[in-house]
Amino acid sequence: MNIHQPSGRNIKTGRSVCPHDCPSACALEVELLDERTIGRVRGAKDNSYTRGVICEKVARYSERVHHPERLLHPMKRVGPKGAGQFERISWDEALDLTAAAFLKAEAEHGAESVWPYYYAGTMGLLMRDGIERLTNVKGYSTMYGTVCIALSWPGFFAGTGRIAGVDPREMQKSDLIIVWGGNPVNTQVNVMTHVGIARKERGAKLACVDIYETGTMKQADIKLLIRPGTDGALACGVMHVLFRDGYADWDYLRQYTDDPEGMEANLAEKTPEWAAEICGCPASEIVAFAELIGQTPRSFFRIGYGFARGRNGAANMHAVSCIPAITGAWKHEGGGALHSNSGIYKWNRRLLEAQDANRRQRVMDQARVGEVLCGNPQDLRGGPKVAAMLIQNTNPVSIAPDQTRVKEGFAREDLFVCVHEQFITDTAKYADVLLPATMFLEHDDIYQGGGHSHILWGGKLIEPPGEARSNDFVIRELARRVGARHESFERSGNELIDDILRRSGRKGLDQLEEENWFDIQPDFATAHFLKGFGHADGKFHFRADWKGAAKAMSKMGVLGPIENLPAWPGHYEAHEQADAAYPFRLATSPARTFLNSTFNETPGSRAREVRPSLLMHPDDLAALGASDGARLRVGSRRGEVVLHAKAFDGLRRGVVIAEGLWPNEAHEGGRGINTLTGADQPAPAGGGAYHDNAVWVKTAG
Ligand SMILES: Nc1nc2c(c(=O)[nH]1)N[C@H]1C(S)=C(S)[C@@H](COP(=O)(O)OP(=O)(O)OC[C@H]3O[C@@H](n4cnc5c(=O)[nH]c(N)nc54)[C@H](O)[C@@H]3O)O[C@H]1N2
Ligand SMILES: Nc1nc2c(c(=O)[nH]1)N[C@H]1C(S)=C(S)[C@@H](COP(=O)(O)OP(=O)(O)OC[C@H]3O[C@@H](n4cnc5c(=O)[nH]c(N)nc54)[C@H](O)[C@@H]3O)O[C@H]1N2
Ligand code: SF4
Ligand SMILES: [Mo]
Repeated sequence: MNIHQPSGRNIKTGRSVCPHDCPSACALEVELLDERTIGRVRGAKDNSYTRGVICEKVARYSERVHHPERLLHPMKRVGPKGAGQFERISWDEALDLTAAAFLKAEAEHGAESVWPYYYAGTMGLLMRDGIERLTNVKGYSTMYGTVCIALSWPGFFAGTGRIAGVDPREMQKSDLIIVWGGNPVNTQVNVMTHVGIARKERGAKLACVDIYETGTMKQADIKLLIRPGTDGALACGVMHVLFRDGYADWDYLRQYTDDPEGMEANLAEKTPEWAAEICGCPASEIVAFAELIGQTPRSFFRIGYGFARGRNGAANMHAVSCIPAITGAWKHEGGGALHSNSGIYKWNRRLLEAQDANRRQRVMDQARVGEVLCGNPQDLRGGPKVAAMLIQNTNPVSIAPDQTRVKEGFAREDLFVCVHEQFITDTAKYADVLLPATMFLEHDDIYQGGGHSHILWGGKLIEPPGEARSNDFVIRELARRVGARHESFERSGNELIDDILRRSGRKGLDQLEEENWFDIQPDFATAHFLKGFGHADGKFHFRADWKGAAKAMSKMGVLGPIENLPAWPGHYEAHEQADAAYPFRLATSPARTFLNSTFNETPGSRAREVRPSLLMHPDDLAALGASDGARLRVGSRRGEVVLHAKAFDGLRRGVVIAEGLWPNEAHEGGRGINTLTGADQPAPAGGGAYHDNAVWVKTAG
């Protein structure tokens, strides 16, 4: 345990890491009131990325750890599926029931009828990914995690050939920071810390591209409010000006890019006027934005996930990532781009995931969980129906697209579901067996920062409440009961952590515990791609090889209508178009004090977010004959939900925003926001098109 007692105060503090699915992975200091109780949580001042700043929801984490509704005991279902009626049982009974169901499924339908399903509710390498040991050793079906990254990563990879970029701390040395399609004020507050330093010390400017006036855009000097799904057009309009007005760095282009002449020709007709027509912001603003980029060598593109959550998201991501390659911003300190640094870690997961035991089992698309469970043959990929599941760190009945189908699937009487959770979530309500899980302060794990460059240690600081047990415990106990044997089950959790560190060429766990974190930031030339980009030819690719990107990024290879994806950046019209029947465009953006479906149970967050709402332009509201606070019905091709109107003039007419994932029951009829979103697989590799919805809006009286 890593605990110290700061001088002059009587409260012990422990060091930890925020485990949630956020690129910041903040280094934390946690007040320890006694062996079971925490006080305040703060950001570590001595971590050069966190710099003492964390978001409000984690600062009041005591609300979540000590929440009266935490799951404390194993339970089994006694009511209908989805009703959430359970009775308490012992751990042994719960594990025996689960193991028996898995063995039965295997005997009747083969091992691939068992589908362990997990995601990033915790980002700890052991607790999140350790489930793969059971999957691989038993030959169960595996999952391709598409909901978050499957659109943006292939888009970024298509250009750079690597999911990595410039050290985010270099933003402090930038003169222009462009936050494109992300909202760090809500989603990773530390970006704003580094932006703040650049503004204070260098007078740097902040630009923001979004579809509504977010907290981030409110702080920006340059605001580009565009129509949803039109980032490719805006990027092309900008790049047209860069070539036309002499801002293209031809020496850089010739050395570092695949086909600059081809790119210039591709952009010839994509004038600012053409772009303005599509994205809705005036050509003069596009020209001014391009000139600023052209005149500012130290331009840092902080590229978010949000704008890629559409059916044309991968193409738009690629288009945006092309901009710094035209000006050569990559050459300069404080210049270039960062989308995610996940590609720098290069873990060797052989033991932690028992990868040597993998026998190329069936892989199924996480986002298609509804179709998989409903038995869609294409999604089952020629294999058996799914008869049993173990779910850890994810809440698909809330977060997965096309919720109606997801619920239909989980309601199947012949499906056995074991959910390991901290709360009775929307998914937990469908469990046959429900197991209580520890929180990060109650177990050991290591974490990596997707938006920076640290590997961090989060050791156990307090005792778990009730009978809560860790994911690692559950995997081992199930493995034993279903006869899974592998050397990884002979090693303790911390031995597996030590193994993955050393096997990946890092110092071991003892050293990590002592240092709290390792900063593995690649050197300047590597991070800025000055030794070449990640593709075999070392070049940045203006002409995207979508098949290659899908192959590199996707466990299922190409998904979706890849033949339609244009190789050159442009405006790829694959997103849902508003029309007479569905006249509005809806994005379901993250709420500041929820994190996906997490924190929607804490009183502080619920009070701030108030209720499931729809941000709508006052003129659009007036046209409906409605006003602020009105009950609205909102419908897409997938289904219908009820939301309360919030008049908001920081968006274009015709665009509506629903922030946050409320528990389904907070909505009328229990129909959560993902009732509206679609699970069709966008090209080139699938993914959650959460912000790409054509909808109608009507008053509900
Ligand atoms: N409408 C809409 N839907 C979205 C999005 C959107 O923008 N709009 N965003 C999408 C994105 S980007 C993502 S990544 C997904 C996220 O979807 P999820 O990964 O499902 O969401 P989380 O809320 O982060 O985590 C899920 C659960 O993990 C549990 N958990 C946390 N730690 C542990 C642990 O140690 N053990 C166990 N057993 N459980 C644990 C939490 O209690 C929580 O209920 O949602 C997607 N869904
Ligand atoms: N508070 C909080 N923090 C979070 C999360 C959360 O739910 N709440 N989720 C976490 C997770 S899992 C992830 S992946 C990250 C995601 O964090 P971000 O990278 O910030 O991505 P999103 O939040 O999905 O969307 C960011 C912005 O993109 C905008 N957007 C939507 N469509 C378009 C478009 O077509 N063009 C443009 N330019 N913008 C568009 C949205 O309105 C939103 O403001 O955040 C993490 N952090
Ligand atoms: S949710 Fe993100 S910003 Fe908040 S403490 Fe965790 S890592 Fe930091
Ligand atoms: Mo995500």
